[in-house]
This record gives sequence, structure tokens and C-alpha cells, in this order.
Amino acid sequence: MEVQDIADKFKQLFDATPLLVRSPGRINLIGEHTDYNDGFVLPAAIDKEIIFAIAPNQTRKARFYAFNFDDSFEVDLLELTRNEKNWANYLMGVVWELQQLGHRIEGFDLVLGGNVPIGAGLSSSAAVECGLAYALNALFELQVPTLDLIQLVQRAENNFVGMKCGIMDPFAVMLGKRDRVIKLDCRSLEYEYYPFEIDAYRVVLCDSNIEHALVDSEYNVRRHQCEEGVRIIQRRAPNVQSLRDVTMGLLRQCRDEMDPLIYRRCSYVVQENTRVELACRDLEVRSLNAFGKQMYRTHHGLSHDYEVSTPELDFLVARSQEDPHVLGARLMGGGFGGCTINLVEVDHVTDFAERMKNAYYTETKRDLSLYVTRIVDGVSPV
Ligand code: GAF
Repeated sequence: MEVQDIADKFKQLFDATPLLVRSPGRINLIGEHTDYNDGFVLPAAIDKEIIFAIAPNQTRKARFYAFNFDDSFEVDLLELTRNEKNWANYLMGVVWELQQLGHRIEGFDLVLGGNVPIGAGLSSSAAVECGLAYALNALFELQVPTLDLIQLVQRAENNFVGMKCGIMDPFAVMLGKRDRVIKLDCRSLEYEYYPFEIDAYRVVLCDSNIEHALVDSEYNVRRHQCEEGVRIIQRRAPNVQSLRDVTMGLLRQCRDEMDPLIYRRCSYVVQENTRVELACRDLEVRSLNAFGKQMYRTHHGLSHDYEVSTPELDFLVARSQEDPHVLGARLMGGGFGGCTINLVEVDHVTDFAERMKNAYYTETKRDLSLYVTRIVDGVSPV
């Protein structure tokens, strides 16, 4: 699907000249399930995008058309409520949160569509939400600063959609930069761009084609388990606000007071925060080998201690680990399905893809989808 397809559809449905905006999906190199623990992450925006065509319609209504689903939805902007058309909730959530900030959103028409796979852990949801937030901000000259838009998108997903996600995804989608990864401190929201110079390698995503469903899933349970861990740790260390403030030494001191399951959840998060720091140092000295090893360690923690993997994702990572042309691999995003992220030698990407597809089919009788990604800029006008 091209930008032109979206623009043509808009013309056909609404007969007006729209503003066009692109909004990318994201990858995360390392730092998984750390964002809602006030920790560190290392994401980037990628060349899978959703295109928006939008124009005011001089009514009180928003009219949406989702190209990928060939489905439409219309709503009175003064009567926004959750709907069984789930895709529309991501859009309404953004409008709702803008209204909560006191902005009057006039009626508008919208066509959206793109190639960010849904449920693959590439944050199609943040791509949809950020694209609309950016587009409405531009269309109605609301002058909401970018950082506020990012936080608003997180609230839209937390409150309207009901998924208690962290800040990483909207941050990467809005502020991604070509050929850079973002080291983000999810507590202070200070961030730094790191050059991601991997000339001889490619970031390859292996999509298990098992759609993750985070809203009703274990994701929110993991959040609560981390919070419970923090409450127990606070009995000894009242200054601790989140797992970000905890060392393995302190956690071990609290071990006897904790359910073993809570201990394992917390120990994963504490170690993952350290891994982000180490991985950034690896990038600074251009040691991609060491960086890749951190990725494997992350996967081990996500699978054994945080328990958000699936047999299929474990299989894919184990296969990558046997391959001398892969530096590192791990499940990416919330887990329970979706993709693995792999650092693969550029000259071996084709062989890698072939081998992984065959092995995955033999093991699971499912098809594997592969995406060789490039790191691009965050949301922008087209
Ligand atoms: C999902 C969430 F939306 C993010 O906020 C983050 O927690 C991620 O899972 C896990 O790192 O993508």
C-alpha cells in the first residue's frame, strides 16, 4: 500500500484535500519490560508505517476509514465511548485525552492504512495513536509540545484501550531518528541518541505469526507483580520508588520475604536495566558481538524468570543461537507471541531467512514472516 492509495481513498470517500502524515512502528534493541519500572530502554522507529489522510469536515463528527480492514466508523465527538470495533478505540482514546486537556476537537475525516503488522510486537497501536495525535495537533494548531503528546498517547492506551503499557512505544514512534537508537530514561524522560552503525549486519525480525493480545493478557499481571515486589522491598528500603532503584544485592536481602515468583520477576527487571547500560557501552566501543550476547541473556531472562515467551519464540531464538552468522536474538516487545529480533550478517540474511522459515514450519506447521528493517525518523508529514 502506497501513500497515493490512502490519498486516493480519501478523495473517493470524502472529496477533499487531506493533510498526509506517516507514523512508523518500532523495534527495541534491549530493555524489555523496564519502561513501566522507571528503567531504561533502547528503541528505534522502523520502515513499517501507517499513513494518515485527514481533513476537517465542519461537523461534530469524526468519520474513520481503516484501509487494511475495509471498515469504517463514525462517532459524535462529544459522545466518545469504548466500542467493540477495537481499532477505533485507539483513535477515540487520543481524541478523548486531547479533550481532557481542554482542547476542542472539531469534526474530521480520516483514512488510515499501512504495513505495520498487527499483534507482531512492532507497536502498531502506538503508530496509530501517535499518528493521529500528531495529525490533530497539526490540523487544529493545538500547539501541544511533543513530550506532552507522547504522554497523552500513553494515557490514551492506558485509560481508553485498557492496556497498561509504558512510555517506550510512543516515545520511539514520535522521536525516532534515522540510523539512531534512543537510550531513554523512562523516569526522567531524558534521552540520548546512539549511532547504530551495524554496516555488516541487519536487524531481521522473525514474526512467529502468533498474534499477541496484551490487553487481557498477562502483561498487566506482570506490572502488578513488579509493584508487589517494590512494596516488599520498601519495608527495608523506604526510599525505593520502583525496581529502577533496586540492586541485585538489595533484592537478595529481601528474598526470604518474597514469594519466589515475585523474586524471579523482580530479578529479571533489575538485571535487564543493567544490561541496557552494558549494551550502550558495547555500542560506544562498537562491540556488536558483546551487544548480541546481551540480547541472548535478555531472552533467557524473559523466558525463564519473566515468563513472557512462548515455545515458538524460544524455538526461534534457539535456532538463531546455533547460527554463527547471527550475533544476537531475543523476543521483542511485550511477549506472548509476536517477533524475535535478530542481528544477522548482511551476506547471510537470505540463507538465514530460508533456514528459519523451513525450520519453523517443520517445528510448528506455521509460516514464519521475516522483515529486514531499517531505522527511520519518527512521525512526520508526508
Ligand atoms: C509493550 C508495551 F507497550 C511497552 O510499553 C513495553 O512495556 C513493552 O511491551 C515491553 O518492553 O510493547
